[in-house]
Amino acid sequence: MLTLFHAPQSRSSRIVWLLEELGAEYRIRYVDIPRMDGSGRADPSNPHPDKKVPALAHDQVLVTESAAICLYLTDLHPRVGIGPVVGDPKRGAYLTWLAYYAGVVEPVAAIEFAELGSHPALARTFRGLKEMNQRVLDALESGPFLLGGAFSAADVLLGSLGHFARHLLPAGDPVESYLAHLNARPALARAMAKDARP
Ligand SMILES: N[C@@H](CCC(=O)N[C@@H](CS)C(=O)NCC(=O)O)C(=O)O
Repeated sequence: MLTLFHAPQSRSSRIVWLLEELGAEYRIRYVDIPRMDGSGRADPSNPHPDKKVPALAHDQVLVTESAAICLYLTDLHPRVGIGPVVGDPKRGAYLTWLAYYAGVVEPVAAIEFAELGSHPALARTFRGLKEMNQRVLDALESGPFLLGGAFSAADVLLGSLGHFARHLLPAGDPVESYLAHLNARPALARAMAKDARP
């Protein structure tokens, strides 16, 4: 059994979306988290070592970090075809986008959000918003998805950035039509309907 530890309108919302895309059998455990507006608190019932979301429990296995959860879940549901498996020529690009999202996109977004400006150490490690945006544009050039013709869990990650910080992605097309494509997915509508405490 898959259990998602979830707080509405947070980074775990994208995992609800992914679980819906996969047609997975899962249950949601709603947990509280401290919010930017000062509401909420760390929830003792959350198994995440930092009391964050998302956290995924699969029987006795705990997986944290959105990108790791994406890979774990698509590997668990290979026949759905939204996470290229070992041996698929798209596997390398898939792993690259998952790791690039976690290792570059999110830090760059946080640096922008916190208005930290530029610093040689940050640029050397992450480059910056300009380079990140160019990577997105280059990938979408042969789109409509990050991996080309087929939707994948990498699109769930980047699409979720579009949901909470559209201004950090390039304005206009192709990103605009990419996000419109993603927003039209029935699994996203189902996930949004569940993205609240019942
Ligand atoms: N790198 C983590 C980030 C998780 C994260 O920062 N989650 C936020 C919600 S959007 C959280 O749980 N914050 C609670 C806290 O800071 O205590 C991931 O992608 O899974």
